[in-house]
Amino acid sequence: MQEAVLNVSFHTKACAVVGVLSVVHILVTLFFYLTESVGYRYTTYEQVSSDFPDLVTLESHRAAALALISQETKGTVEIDGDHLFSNASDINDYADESEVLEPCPETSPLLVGPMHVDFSQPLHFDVVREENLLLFMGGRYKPSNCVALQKVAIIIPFRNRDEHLKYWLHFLHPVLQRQQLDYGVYIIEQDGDVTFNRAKLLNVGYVEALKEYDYDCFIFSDVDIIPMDDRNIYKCSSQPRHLSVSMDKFGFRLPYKHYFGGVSAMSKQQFQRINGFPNKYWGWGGEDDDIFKRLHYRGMDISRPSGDIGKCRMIRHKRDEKNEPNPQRFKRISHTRLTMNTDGVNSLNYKVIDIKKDQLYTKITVDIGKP
Ligand code: UDH
Ligand code: MN
Repeated sequence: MQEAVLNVSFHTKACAVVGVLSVVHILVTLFFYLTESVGYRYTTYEQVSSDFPDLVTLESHRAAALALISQETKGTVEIDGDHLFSNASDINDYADESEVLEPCPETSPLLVGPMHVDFSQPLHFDVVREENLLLFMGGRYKPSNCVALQKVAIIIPFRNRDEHLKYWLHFLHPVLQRQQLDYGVYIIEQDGDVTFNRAKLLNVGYVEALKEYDYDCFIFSDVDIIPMDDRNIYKCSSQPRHLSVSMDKFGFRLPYKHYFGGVSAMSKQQFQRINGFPNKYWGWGGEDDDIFKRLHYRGMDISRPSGDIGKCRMIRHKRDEKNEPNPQRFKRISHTRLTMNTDGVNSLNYKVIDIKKDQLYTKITVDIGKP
């Protein structure tokens, strides 16, 4: 009888000890689990990649692209009759390395200054694609070794200007990369053959680009204007910026003090403050002066590079059909102060007909109605 009692009390004690040990074990495991997942585990890119050797990174995309270049591989896929290089991939498929990279320097060390620009060599789109194997699908790029200071959407109003677009892409992609920008190129193509409307297409570009990525700066550029110096940075500043300040066709001077045509840069905030651009300028002329007046009425100044750095060339061309000078432009400009409140990005309507992702650009074809 006595022995039985002793046995029971030994069992009870043993069970209690095992129970306590289990609880301690669970607590210790929980502690390590929580501190591991809550704390910042990585401070350098090397640490991340050593733990996750299979992580798909911008670096590995670039290595693959460079390997392709050295092998001179021409892997192409055909989409709607266009040859696209199959190695251009979607930028969103890549791991975001921004947490482990330093911001890019204020002035890029890659700039070369004055550049030789001429349009005498014939050019083919496929050649420009081969020059630009480091691009992501849709004409997207970001530096691989630092975080770009701005996310820039380049908006180009377009119809039937492939001849000029080839040169623009050939000259500008390398420049924008040397400027260390996180950028995307958007070609906004007016569908149909009614009168051209540059400013409305630019509004469409602003809205459509923002649907894709959190851009904070917008460059509005004619398709036929090429900068002659890469220190003319395609970036926004505290004031709206006019970039094409000394064009060959105007004898490398501003044609008039308030000229704001050609190439300009505006942050999202600056663009919103003026309600975007007017939608009602059909045909050539006036819309750039309307935009200048909008900025002026909202108390903004225009910033510009020096005449030297701001030199650029416009590819010579004839006036396009369906873009005749707009006879209404003078009357419209005289009413900007009133019309800017109701005619702009707040009244914009259009229909997207097609979105085409090329390695070199994203082309958005739109029906913007008629005059
Ligand atoms: N654009 C097109 N397609 C068109 C019309 C205009 O893509 O049919 C775009 C293109 O981006 C162009 C921009 O709108 O660069 C501005 O149009 P533009 O180049 O015709 O304007 P610009 O002031 O031309 O250069 C003035 C008429 C040229 C007359 C020249 C006579 N020597
Ligand atoms: Mn032109």
